[in-house]
Amino acid sequence: MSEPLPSTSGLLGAITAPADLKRLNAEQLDLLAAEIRDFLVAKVSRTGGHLGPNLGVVEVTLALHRVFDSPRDKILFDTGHQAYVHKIVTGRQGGFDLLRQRGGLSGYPSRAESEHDLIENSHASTALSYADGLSKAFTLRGEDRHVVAVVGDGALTGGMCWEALNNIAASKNRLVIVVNDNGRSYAPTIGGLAEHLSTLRLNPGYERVLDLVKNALGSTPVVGKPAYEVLHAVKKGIKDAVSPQPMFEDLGIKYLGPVDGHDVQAMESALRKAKGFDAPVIVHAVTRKGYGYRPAEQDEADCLHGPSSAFSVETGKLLAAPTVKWTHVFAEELVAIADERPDVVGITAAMAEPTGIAKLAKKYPERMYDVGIAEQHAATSAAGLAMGGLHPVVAVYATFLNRAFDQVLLDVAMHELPVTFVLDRAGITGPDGPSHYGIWDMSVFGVVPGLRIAAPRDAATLREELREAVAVEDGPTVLRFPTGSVAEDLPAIRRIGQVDVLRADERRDVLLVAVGAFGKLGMSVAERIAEQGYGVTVVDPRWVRPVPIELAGLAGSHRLVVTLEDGVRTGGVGEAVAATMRDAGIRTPVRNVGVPVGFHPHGSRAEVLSALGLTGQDIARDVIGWASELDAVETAG
Ligand SMILES: Cc1ncc(C[n+]2csc(CCOP(=O)(O)OP(=O)(O)O)c2C)c(N)n1
Repeated sequence: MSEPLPSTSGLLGAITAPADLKRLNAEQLDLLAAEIRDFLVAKVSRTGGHLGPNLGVVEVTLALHRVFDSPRDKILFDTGHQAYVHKIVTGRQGGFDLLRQRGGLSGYPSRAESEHDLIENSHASTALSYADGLSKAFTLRGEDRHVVAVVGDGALTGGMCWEALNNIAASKNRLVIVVNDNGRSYAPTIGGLAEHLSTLRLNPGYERVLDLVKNALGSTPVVGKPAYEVLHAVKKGIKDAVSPQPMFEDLGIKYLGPVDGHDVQAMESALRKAKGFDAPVIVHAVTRKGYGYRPAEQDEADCLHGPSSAFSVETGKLLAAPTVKWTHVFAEELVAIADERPDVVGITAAMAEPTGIAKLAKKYPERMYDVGIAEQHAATSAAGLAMGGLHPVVAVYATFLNRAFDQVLLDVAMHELPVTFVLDRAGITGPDGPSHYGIWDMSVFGVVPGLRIAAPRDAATLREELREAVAVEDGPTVLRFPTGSVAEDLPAIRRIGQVDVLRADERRDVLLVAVGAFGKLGMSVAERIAEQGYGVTVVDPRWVRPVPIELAGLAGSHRLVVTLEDGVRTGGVGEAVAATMRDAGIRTPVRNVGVPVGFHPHGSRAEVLSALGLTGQDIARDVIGWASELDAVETAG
């Protein structure tokens, strides 16, 4: 038997597995929750990461691990950004100094880290489908295990959740769904469902929940009264309490709640009840995003959803000096275009601030639609807007548009509709790891007939290409740019057709085709190979799909073509360039440099690129090797 736990402070250090939680009394659990919040703020303030969501699920997670028996029972976290507390209580406290750093803890559940983790996917709204399958499998195999899925009100705006609920209700298998309802995605959650959940929060049971939250807030030093007053004012602002509609029960799923998600005892008793049902049950937990840390509670934009890097514990403000990001340039230019073109409207899938489209909404609130975490719907709704005579600009992270391939292919492109998809965070993104990399877009969307893809290399080309994209009237366009600070200006020395020439040596040995933000990398590679006596031309095609035919002509006048792209090599721009050259009868050898197909581990963007050999030095060494092979062949010939 393990040692008894100390009765006062310093509880956290003794928690190495969920079993340790089961030996704590109510008072100890409250102390532990406070210690976990301190731990989260201290660690995440050094590395960046998902803070607000995790502060909100401390008690929910403790209750889950006391009532269920992980890893035998399966606890699934939808999206997975709120699994830090789960990591802390499943033996991974020691890893938090390297959270989201290369070689360190993942920011999401990770099967390699722990037997308590199942879903690594950071894309929202999948947990209920996994849970449906798991519960069916356990039933069929006669295994006596429980399956619990934790899903936020934000993730519940995603269609997959509703497809899953429909099936879960029909299968009637044992399954617990914890709806972690904090009323927010990044910003307040939108839509009919969100309104329905607000209604549930207004029922008499919630009055009691509110009182409990009030008391808890009053006794939490960093939060205190103001936060309570905001909560209460919001509630009072809605006239007359409406009685809750039994929406979930209409679906055939039992409903328990609302429960104060910051009261471990209340959560535990609801979960025990749910565990006892031999059918699907929803436990509606009401929580506050950022709970217990004043700067998060008071952050209107997103309750410190996910500070990207280190921040001040006192203020919650990032320590790094602000820089101009790609996102800012896009946001500014979109508003300038919208000033001139009343038909231009914006769409976001619950990410107005992070994609910059909030700037459009600020100036023209009626011309921006937040559709919830619903990228598929966003694409087809955009098709409808375009059919109705508007030009929608759908701003999403590159990784999330993968979800809407069929909608882009058939609903938009087959109908030749003018919709512009703006893909932020394209390419290797870094700390969020492989499911957040935007490396598939140029391959996946490259096969869509009539779709054009632009990859700007700096602020000026981003502005220019966005304008060109919204001027296209006969089909979809995609504009993709990476994460972080916008690249330094890289002016062209001339333009051939639509291709920008960035460097042109007299000798034409190597043609470097540098896609988008890899323009700068292309220039540094050129510098190095020129030092070895080779003449280099560097071009930026600007529009990479369809491949500009001018590239074939340029390729024909060089001895070697090398393509560089921040996307997967297979099916990427490089392969398309090679095919275009083949079709045009150009025989110059081509080498494609890009991201190998795979799920590459997290780290900073620079570290991941370096691990993949995508640095100026590595690429230059390869190019010199290929060029000298040609020298040898030509000499021998
Ligand atoms: C398909 C998809 N689109 C967008 C996102 C970006 N995203 C991450 S968390 C989040 C909000 C989630 O809200 P909720 O489920 O309520 O959890 P909370 O953070 O409020 O706890 C969004 C939009 C995502 N992870 N997946």
